[in-house]
Amino acid sequence: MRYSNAALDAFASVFERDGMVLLTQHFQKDTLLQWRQAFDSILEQRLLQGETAVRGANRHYITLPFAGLFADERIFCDPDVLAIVERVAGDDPVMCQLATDTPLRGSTYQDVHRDTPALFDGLPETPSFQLAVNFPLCDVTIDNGPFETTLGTHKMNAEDAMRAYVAGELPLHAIPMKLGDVMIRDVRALHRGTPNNTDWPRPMVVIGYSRSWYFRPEVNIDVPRDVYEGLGARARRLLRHMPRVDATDTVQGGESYVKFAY
Ligand SMILES: O=C(O)CCC(=O)C(=O)O
Repeated sequence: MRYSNAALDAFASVFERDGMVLLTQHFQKDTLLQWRQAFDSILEQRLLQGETAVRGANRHYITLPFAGLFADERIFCDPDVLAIVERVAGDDPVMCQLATDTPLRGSTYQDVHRDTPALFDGLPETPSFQLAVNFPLCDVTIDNGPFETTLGTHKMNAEDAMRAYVAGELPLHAIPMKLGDVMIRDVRALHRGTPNNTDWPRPMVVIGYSRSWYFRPEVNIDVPRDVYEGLGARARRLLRHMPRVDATDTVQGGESYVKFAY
């Protein structure tokens, strides 16, 4: 662990207030550069085959294969990240998503949105139940499409939050990130993707963690049996509800989130 209990408590408090928290320089850059190299060929192949989920002009959502270097427990079982996830979304969470969002040149501003509706209609102030852990595979600058988010809207009624945003009462904050930085966020916060004005793709990995009892049918991770067998106890526990599959190349079209966006 890199952080003390007191520091993790402090991160959790920031998360509760803002709906997000940033851990700077947390993941190893050389690991992420290897991910980047592997991702670049996946991106090229998927673009050629037209097998991405389009999330706006020149903006692609791509599921990563849970195999090889992407099935890395140092990343998805990171003890500091999980300690914060557990503080805000309860013990024994599940991991349900491993994917990427990549704006390319020609991408545009997304409409401001949330990634999931409230758990109960009319009771938006519930504790967190669905988190995204995001980390980029490059530096994210003002030029290449920084994630923009409002702060503190994750527990607001969706209509109230949107009204306040439209009235100019809720500023959007661009979140520049360095390779190695990690953002943990509640997907209910109002946010949007912004244009990438460079020639270099800006891949942002998203790992989804849910409260122990929460099931999201729109996402899943196909876990090859041989990969599963090689994982430690914590990793297996996180993936307990994910389908086990025989082949490692079953990703294409396997996840309904590719056809789905809130
Ligand atoms: O990639 C980003 O910066 C944001 C993407 C996003 O919010 C979405 O596609 O739902």
